[in-house]
Amino acid sequence: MKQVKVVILGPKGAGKTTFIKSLCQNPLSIEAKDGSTLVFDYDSIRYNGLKVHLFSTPGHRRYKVIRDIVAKGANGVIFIIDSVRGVNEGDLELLGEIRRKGIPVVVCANKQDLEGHLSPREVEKLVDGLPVIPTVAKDGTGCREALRTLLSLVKEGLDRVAPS
Ligand SMILES: Nc1nc2c(ncn2[C@@H]2O[C@H](COP(=O)(O)OP(=O)(O)OP(=O)(O)O)[C@@H](O)[C@H]2O)c(=O)[nH]1
Ligand SMILES: [Mg+2]
Repeated sequence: MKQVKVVILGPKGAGKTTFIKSLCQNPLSIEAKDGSTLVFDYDSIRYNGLKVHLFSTPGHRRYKVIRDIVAKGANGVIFIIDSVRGVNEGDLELLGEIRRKGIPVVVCANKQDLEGHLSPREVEKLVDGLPVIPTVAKDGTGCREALRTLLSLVKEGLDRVAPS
């Protein structure tokens, strides 16, 4: 079975841990007392003949070194943003880096349940046309769709490299 590494990136508090918990009941989580991620959340699922290893990362800038280690070798990235806060320069830089490496990425415009959120369309403009899926990670809305969209992009790449 083909193994795929999916990494969930994005700013602090955007909903990365909540996202992975909506897909996997009981991921391994290494977090601080306040619930912020220190190292990662991890679980694996099977999807369409793939074994998908899901890692979320710490969003806090202080843990950038850890984030980079966890993200190494990703086949695809889910980038979660808080749709009320939008994106900052650091987020755009990181997205640019991922794009330059040619790693497929899907952006989740999360927290669509909160008042004053940016629409998926507005988020799409901010992230320069990357695929954007509206999500409410808190109740799981859109999370499977985001993963499905990413895995179809990842699978295209895998099939190109090694047709099966
Ligand atoms: N209203 C609302 N709250 C959400 C949603 N997703 C996550 N949250 C809340 O946002 C807060 C932060 O969520 P986390 O999943 O811990 O965020 P994170 O990105 O893992 O944060 P770090 O690990 O610190 O980088 C928690 O209180 C969640 O319950 C959502 O879709 N809607
Ligand atoms: Mg977290």
